Amino acid sequence: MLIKQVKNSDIKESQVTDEAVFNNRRQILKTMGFIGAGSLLSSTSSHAFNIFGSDDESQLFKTNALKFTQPAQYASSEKLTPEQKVISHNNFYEFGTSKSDPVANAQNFKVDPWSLQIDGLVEKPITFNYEDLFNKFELEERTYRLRCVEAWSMVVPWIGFTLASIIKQAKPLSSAKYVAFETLHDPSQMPGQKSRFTGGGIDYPYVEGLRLDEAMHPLTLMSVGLYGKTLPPQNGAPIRLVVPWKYGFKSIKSVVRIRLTDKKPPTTWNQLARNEYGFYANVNPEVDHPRWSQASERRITSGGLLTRNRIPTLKFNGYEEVAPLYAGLNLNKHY
Ligand SMILES: Nc1nc2c(c(=O)[nH]1)N[C@H]1C(S)=C(S)[C@@H](COP(=O)(O)O)O[C@H]1N2
Ligand SMILES: [Mo]
Repeated sequence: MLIKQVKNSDIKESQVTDEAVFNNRRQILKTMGFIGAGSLLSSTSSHAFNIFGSDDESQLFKTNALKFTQPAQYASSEKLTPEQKVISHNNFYEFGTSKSDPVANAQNFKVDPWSLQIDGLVEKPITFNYEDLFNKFELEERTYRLRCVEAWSMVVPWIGFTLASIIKQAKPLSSAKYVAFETLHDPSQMPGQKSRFTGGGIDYPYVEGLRLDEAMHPLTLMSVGLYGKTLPPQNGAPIRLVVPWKYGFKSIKSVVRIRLTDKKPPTTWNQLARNEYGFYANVNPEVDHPRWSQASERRITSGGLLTRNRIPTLKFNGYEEVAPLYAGLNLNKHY
């Protein structure tokens, strides 16, 4: 099991490292030449690294520092993927299909006002506004591995709260068996939604789904931040799902609706290619993608993006505590 109890002394050490990263981020970015030598303002602009040649930080989406707890259970002894990479190597087809498109096209994305609706087979439908996302639940930091189906992976310090805490507030009816998620549909802001060509052939809005017991699992997170701050748009601001034992495409971004249902909901990548992407999409080194092996992955760390850093892929991405959810299920068939 890879999420291990971290000894107190270990935590202190990793916190020192984390703090150094948080506090010196702008300094580090400057050193790397990504931002100009302006004053270190207190308000942060998280995409200050500037891969487009402009020093003008006012062009960049503003993120805010968050208050959160750091449960030792969800700390990690693994090396974090540097923030600069987490926020610049993204899959978010609504903003374009290349890894660098989201950071380039999403900086003016409007996240406030926002509306997240929880409805369907519940006793108490709820609508959260932007402030609610940060005030209704206690925020905690959880460092999870993120394993993309394309066989690269990262280690990300997310901030958020469990999906279970939302679902419990809405009081699911006993007929609810699945949870369906939907991303914002707004072609005026999301260029990928304007045509099949720019959006990678996806029929928008992007939709995802989980079985209710998967949704209620304590590892399943609704994330509103990373690296100490609110999410930048390219990572799914203002709120996205994070299911660490499943391939990254399940972790749907910029969610506007969570609907409880009695039927297995359609999911975007399964609709696009059902023989390549299943509903479950549990990380599994024993079940290859029809076009490539899933036995290993390229871990994105502090080296250049092309650095060879192959590591074996772990079943359920190392989160073996979820195995009982799939007892008796043939994981080769239900990929
Ligand atoms: N709405 C939406 N959600 C999405 C995607 C997308 O294209 N649109 N891409 C998915 C994929 S394939 C991955 S690997 C993760 C990437 O999350 P990150 O960019 O924060 O690392 O987001 C997932 N969520
Ligand atoms: Mo992915």
